[in-house]
Amino acid sequence: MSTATLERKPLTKKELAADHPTWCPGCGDFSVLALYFKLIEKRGIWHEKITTVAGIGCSSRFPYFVQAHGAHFIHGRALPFASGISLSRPDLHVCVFGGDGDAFSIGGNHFSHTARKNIKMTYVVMDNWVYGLTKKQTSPTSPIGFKSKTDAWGALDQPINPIKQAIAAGATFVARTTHTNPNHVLQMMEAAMDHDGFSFIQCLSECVEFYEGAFDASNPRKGGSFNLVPPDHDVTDEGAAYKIAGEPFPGKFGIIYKSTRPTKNANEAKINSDAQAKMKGLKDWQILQKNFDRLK
Ligand SMILES: Cc1ncc(C[n+]2csc(CCOP(=O)(O)OP(=O)(O)O)c2C)c(N)n1
Ligand code: SF4
Ligand SMILES: [Mg+2]
Repeated sequence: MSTATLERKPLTKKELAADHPTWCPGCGDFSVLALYFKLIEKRGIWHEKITTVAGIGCSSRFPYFVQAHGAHFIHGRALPFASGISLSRPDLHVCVFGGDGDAFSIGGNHFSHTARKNIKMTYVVMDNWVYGLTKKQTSPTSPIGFKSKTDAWGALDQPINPIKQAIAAGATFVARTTHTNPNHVLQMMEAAMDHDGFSFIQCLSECVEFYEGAFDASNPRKGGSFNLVPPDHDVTDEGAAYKIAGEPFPGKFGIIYKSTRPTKNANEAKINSDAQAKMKGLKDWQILQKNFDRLK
């Protein structure tokens, strides 16, 4: 057989699309999914080279709708699960999707630790400022005054700022986008995928059922304004990044912070190769066994 016949064509959206998404008509999550397909198609990534992980929530239903390896895991626990995949399979693109509740409430601790460990993966939080799946509770990003089933008189608590939190925790790529600007979402996803480390994207994604109009002020089609991070912003300047992150809504969109630091993947790989060199000929599990034996 010639090499030409063996060549595989890039996957098409049709081949990538699995079950019909069960989101409400008009939900912002549809556009994020469509752009993920576009990303895989554009980059010519095979099914077996990408893995899509999520926790629980409307947004976290994401992996069901992608015809590739992935997991719909436990609420708030997508990141530790994805960390295991990333550290054991460096050949895979690990992409994690989820909601604001999943990421910053129940999964808040995992968010900080995955960021500080700089584990290679892309984490897209589809932030709708509400718990959608469980039908309108206050989320960690809901603004003060938001009326929900848990705050009938309006939310009282200061919302978290995902961008500031990501930078403070040690994320090495931090970006902000919105589902109403597809080209920008794709651009951010591509840049995140190219980053060697923990890349985090806050993607505003409207819940038309329980928080309609939340992001109108960022949508020029609804009279709002979509402003990019200024081209002269130094993405490596943490102070400048905080300043941008602290701007009132709708703020700025784009890559806000980026830095270079060894990944846990690289650090662990070095420990492994050093150990292998010392214990030549032994398999990984035999080296591990020797370590266990030493502890006896
Ligand atoms: C351990 C655990 N606690 C609570 C729940 C209930 N629960 C499921 S999804 C969810 C919040 C979803 O909100 P978010 O992560 O913002 O996703 P969205 O539905 O808005 O996309 C909650 C509280 C659960 N499934 N498991
Ligand atoms: S409830 Fe909201 S977040 Fe969930 S699918 Fe419907 S519109 Fe989307
Ligand atoms: Mg949500």
